Amino acid sequence: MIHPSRDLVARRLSGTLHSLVPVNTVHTPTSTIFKNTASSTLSPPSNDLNNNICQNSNLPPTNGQQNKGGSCSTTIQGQIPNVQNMVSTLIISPQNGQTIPANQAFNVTTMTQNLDLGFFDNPDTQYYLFPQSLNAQGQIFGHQHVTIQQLNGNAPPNPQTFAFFKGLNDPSNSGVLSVAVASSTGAGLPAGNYRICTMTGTFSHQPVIMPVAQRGAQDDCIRINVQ
Ligand SMILES: [Cu+2]
Repeated sequence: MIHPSRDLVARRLSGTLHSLVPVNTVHTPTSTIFKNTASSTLSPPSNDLNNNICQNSNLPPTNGQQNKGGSCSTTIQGQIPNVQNMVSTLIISPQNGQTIPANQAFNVTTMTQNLDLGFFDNPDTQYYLFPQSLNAQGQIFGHQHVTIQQLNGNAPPNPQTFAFFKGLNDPSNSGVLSVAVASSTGAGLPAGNYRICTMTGTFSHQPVIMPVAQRGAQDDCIRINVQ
């Protein structure tokens, strides 16, 4: 991950990091795992509420690096906001369905609600290490990302292939953040159909965790045509 202005925002985070991390709590296993009968031949997901899953896993422990071979994390989910503080994002530029000129500079601008922007830890040594944490107003400490992929008909794009990616680490009181798009071939994008998505993250980079299942999405995706 490329995260610009790391020093600026790391300074904003320093001193508050330890108070952000809530005390680990002990869970009492009480729930039942429900599984779809159609997939009954598969082994059920873990119903272990005591965080022993990694002791019974062949995966290496999550260690703060971005492990391409996978890993097993014992980081708790942490503080979860109330429904008034659920994250909501809109890509406000370009417009969904817009046609833009190939190989010409343009910005992607996002507006994110209920996220205390500008907080991130070191993505090379502290990735997924800390639980989701809330500010005094009950909003998640975090940052935004923009990812752009070329589309080919109805085939889901390969997540390992992207035309552009950027972490948006700056603070923003309005929730608005902007980034100039450039690809390996220079400014803008080569001709093609593209999907632009946000990926809202906590300060430790995991996807934000919301209090209820039935809600609006925390992220936005649009499609544009470059020609
Ligand atoms: Cu990130």
